[in-house]
Amino acid sequence: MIVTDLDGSLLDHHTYSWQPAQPWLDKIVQHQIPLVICSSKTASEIIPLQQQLGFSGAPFIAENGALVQLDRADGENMRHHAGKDYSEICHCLRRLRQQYQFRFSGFADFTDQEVADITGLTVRNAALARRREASESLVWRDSEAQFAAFAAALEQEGLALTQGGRFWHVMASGSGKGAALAWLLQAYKQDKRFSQHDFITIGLGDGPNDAPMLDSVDYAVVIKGHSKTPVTLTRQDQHNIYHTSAYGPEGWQEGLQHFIAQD
Ligand code: 2M8
Ligand code: MG
Ligand code: MG
Repeated sequence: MIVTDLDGSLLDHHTYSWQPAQPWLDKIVQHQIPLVICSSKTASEIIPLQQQLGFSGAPFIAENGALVQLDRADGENMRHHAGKDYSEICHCLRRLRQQYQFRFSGFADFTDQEVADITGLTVRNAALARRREASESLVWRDSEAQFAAFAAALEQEGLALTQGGRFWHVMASGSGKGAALAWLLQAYKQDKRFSQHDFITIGLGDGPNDAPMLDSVDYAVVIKGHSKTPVTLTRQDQHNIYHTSAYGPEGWQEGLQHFIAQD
């Protein structure tokens, strides 16, 4: 099973193109290898992307693990949600901002056009990125000391922060890409279609938010990224970790090439 981040990994950080990875995507489809998207993106962004990539209906992890969607044998999709919904998170953020005078801007404060300007997404795709269900993406505009106070205040509220390529993401404590993947794999084991399989997992990601996922897969590909914060893994098995020399989708295919023997 391939578990992959999107932005800065399968998709180029600036253009959102996956073109250099296309030959590998074709092979993955051909060999029927499950590909699980594990992203900060919303379900509204991921579902059309899955269609374009040729993985319609596959299970995915959205909003940094705050939302997991499974495909079920009966054709019904099943969603697992981290416990705090978007309106609750935004309400709490507004309250903390008033109380402590924190300076930050979240996707709820931005227009579609502003999100497009910051990210390079089209306005239409920026609107899909703003359809959040279980996490908020924000730009921090205050001091480091205030940031520490913000993190502590969030913790008190049962919320946690994780860092993507451009934004900080706020979601329920205890959620994250690693916890979501563990939940998804557990659900797979209980599904009679897959219970016979013992999946070998390869994870690919470029950001600090990918670390918990990269720590929990069998083989980890750390894709060279644009974030100033390094991706710090806690696992010690260095031979199962590969750091790419290329960015984005070039790095993605470089990582798969490293771990998967070609036919
Ligand atoms: C946000 O996610 C990326 C992931 O690394 C980031 O933090 O930079 C999300 O808001 C996502 O929904 C959006 O599509 C993406 C656009 O770059 O930014
Ligand atoms: Mg990324
Ligand atoms: Mg991501």
